[in-house]
Amino acid sequence: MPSPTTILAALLSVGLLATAQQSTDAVAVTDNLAAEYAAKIDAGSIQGWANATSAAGQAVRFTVDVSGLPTKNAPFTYHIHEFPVPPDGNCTGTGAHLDPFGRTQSPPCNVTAPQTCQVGDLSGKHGAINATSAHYNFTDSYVSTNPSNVAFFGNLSFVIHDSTTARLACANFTQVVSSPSGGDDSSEDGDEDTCDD
Ligand SMILES: *[C@@H]1O[C@H](CO)[C@@H](O)[C@H](O)[C@H]1NC(C)=O
Ligand SMILES: *[C@@H]1O[C@H](CO)[C@@H](O)[C@H](O)[C@H]1NC(C)=O
Ligand SMILES: *[C@@H]1O[C@H](CO)[C@@H](O)[C@H](O)[C@H]1NC(C)=O
Ligand SMILES: *[C@@H]1O[C@H](CO)[C@@H](O)[C@H](O)[C@H]1NC(C)=O
Ligand SMILES: *[C@@H]1O[C@H](CO)[C@@H](O)[C@H](O)[C@H]1NC(C)=O
Ligand SMILES: *[C@@H]1O[C@H](CO)[C@@H](O)[C@H](O)[C@H]1NC(C)=O
Ligand SMILES: *[C@@H]1O[C@H](CO)[C@@H](O)[C@H](O)[C@H]1NC(C)=O
Ligand SMILES: [Cu+2]
Repeated sequence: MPSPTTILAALLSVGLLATAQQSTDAVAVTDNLAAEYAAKIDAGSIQGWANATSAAGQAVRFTVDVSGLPTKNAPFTYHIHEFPVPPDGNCTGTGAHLDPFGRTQSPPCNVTAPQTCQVGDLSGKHGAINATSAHYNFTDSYVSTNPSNVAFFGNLSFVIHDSTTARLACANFTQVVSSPSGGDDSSEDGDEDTCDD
């Protein structure tokens, strides 16, 4: 019967080997298209946008504008998840984080070495939300607006969690296509809350 210490040492070395094999740094993206995506956050009191814009060959600039977060269980993390939101809106269906390099969630993202973080771990790289609202702008060099890049997020989703990891809100990114005439044909009617869970 091996001693508990021996078993622990064996488990640790297997774990370290596994980590070393699957942990690959994210590749800085250089092939972005000129594109704009917007995710409309609409989950009861939690309202806002997570918008992402890139110029050709430039890193993606995010504008995260969210309000109505709860007064408990901060900080709130936010990520790009690996699947879109299912038609029924159940955030569980968005799966895990966008992680094309197989880094997994552990250890936590090191904010000073963003290439070592999961591509989809936006709050790990750019800061979680500690308040009931936020207006964050940041640029991320590891997500892509090019569908041929493994870090493409244009058909995925934006998810906000609380400190218990519960999923408070989720939204699909959809491409914003500017009209060739230059006219802004956005139509805004009175909003109604459609989802209260
Ligand atoms: C996000 O994009 C949508 C769609 O273009 C726009 O209506 C909204 O004002 C934008 N919000 C922010 C905070 O940029
Ligand atoms: C999100 O996008 C997917 C794929 O286009 C679609 O099937 C789904 O209905 C959308 N979810 C919501 C809540 O609109
Ligand atoms: C959402 O999906 C998960 C996993 O399929 C399920 O356990 C949960 O009950 C669903 N939530 C709602 C509100 O339907
Ligand atoms: C985080 O990354 C920095 C820069 O590479 C490094 O100096 C530091 O040791 C890292 N911290 C941890 C906890 O890995
Ligand atoms: C949010 O709080 C965490 C600790 O809970 C802190 O490390 C972080 O700097 C805070 N972020 C902001 C934007 O204040
Ligand atoms: C973030 O970007 C938006 C759109 O470009 C701008 O209107 C807003 O003033 C910026 N906010 C901050 C805090 O820089
Ligand atoms: C998103 O689009 C990319 C490029 O077309 C594709 O490879 C990927 O499978 C799609 N992801 C999902 C979840 O549909
Ligand atoms: Cu998440």
